[in-house]
Parts: sequence; C-alpha cells; structure tokens
Amino acid sequence: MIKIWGRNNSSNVQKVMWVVGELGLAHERIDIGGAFGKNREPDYLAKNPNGLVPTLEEDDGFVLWESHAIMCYLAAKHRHPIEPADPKGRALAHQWMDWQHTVLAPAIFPVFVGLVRTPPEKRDEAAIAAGKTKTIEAMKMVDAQLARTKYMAGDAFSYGDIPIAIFGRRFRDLIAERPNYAHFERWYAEVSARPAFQEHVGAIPLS
Ligand SMILES: N[C@@H](CCC(=O)N[C@@H](CS)C(=O)NCC(=O)O)C(=O)O
Repeated sequence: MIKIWGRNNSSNVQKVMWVVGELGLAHERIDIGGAFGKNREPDYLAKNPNGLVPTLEEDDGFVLWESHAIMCYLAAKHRHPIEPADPKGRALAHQWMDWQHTVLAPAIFPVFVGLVRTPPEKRDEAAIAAGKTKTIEAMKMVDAQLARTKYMAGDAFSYGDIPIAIFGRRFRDLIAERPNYAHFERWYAEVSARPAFQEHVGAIPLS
C-alpha cells in the first residue's frame, strides 16, 4: 500500500490526495508537518531532504517528493485519463501546474497567512491588500482560459485542473471582493462537485 506523508490541511498534500481519490488507490496518509511536526527529524529528512510535505513512499522503497511530480507519477503508473494522452494536452496541464506554483501560490500566500494564520491585531494589511490584487489579476488568466476551454488543459478534466481548483477554493474563501469570473465559477462548480475534491479538499477547513 502506498504511504503519503503529510498533514491533510496542506494544499500540496491535498493535490496528491485528490489524485489518490480519483484513482481509488489503497493508501495510508501519515500526519506530519505543521502542528504535527516531525518533518525536520532525520528519518523524514532521509526521505525528503527539504523537510516539506508531501512525500510518497511505495512498498518497494521508491520515494518521491514534489506534489506535482507525485501526481503525474501516480496517474502515469496507473494509466489514468487524468493524465492527458496527447502530448500537447499533457504539456498544457503541466504549464498550469507550474504556473500555480510560480505565480498563483506566491500571489495568494500573504492573503492566506494574513487572514488564516495571523490574529487581526498583528496582520500586515498592506501585504494582504497587495496579495489580493495580485491574486485577482492571476485568476483573470484562469477565467480567460476557461472562456476558451471546458477545463484548464482542454476538453477533459485532467491533473492540470487540480492545483488551480485547490487555489481557486482559497481565492473564493479569502477574497470576498473578487470580480465575478463567470467562466471560472462555471468550472469550479463542476470540479468541486467531484467526490475526491469534497473528501480531500472541501471537507477540510483552511488552517
Ligand atoms: N514544491 C513543494 C512544496 C511543498 C511545501 O511547501 N509544503 C508545505 C506545506 S503546503 C510544507 O511542508 N510546510 C512545512 C510544514 O508543513 O511543516 C511541493 O509541491 O510538494
């Protein structure tokens, strides 16, 4: 049985768990990181030298870190259609996954930390406001993509939708003053109705 090391309130763990749910894989998830700690201990650093979550561990000793690499590996190993068969569709899914890590996550990070993890009297309101502006700009690109295609990487749901939906949830929950991005909302209503989203993302409060 595969092991997923990582607390279930981590966005990067949630990406992997959503894939595990889509594929219906038998698994054990072990709480580590955040309030659970133990991710800087030698045993864990031997698996993942970053000391971050998630990490995948298989019965034969194969270990993999980086959430997107784990998602792609599991989908490829099980030949599951959430990995687009067409090289162009696959590349577009990877494009949006990279973009989530390099553009969308840094934009919303100060908003998340400020509103979810910082008491009101200690908040950096300017950093929160700047983060909201950057996130609204970034999500405009998502809305524009979804005006052209049904899903982020084309006509079918793929692993490229997963990081964007997990951060789309944060966008909706944390930025009340967002514009109405109708194409994003149409897509979000559909992908967030998937049982694997509901179990591994929607049911877990932001913390
Ligand atoms: N690029 C890495 C980032 C991993 C990462 O930053 N994980 C965060 C949680 S989302 C973490 O481990 N934080 C420290 C902790 O949980 O103690 C990935 O996608 O797996």
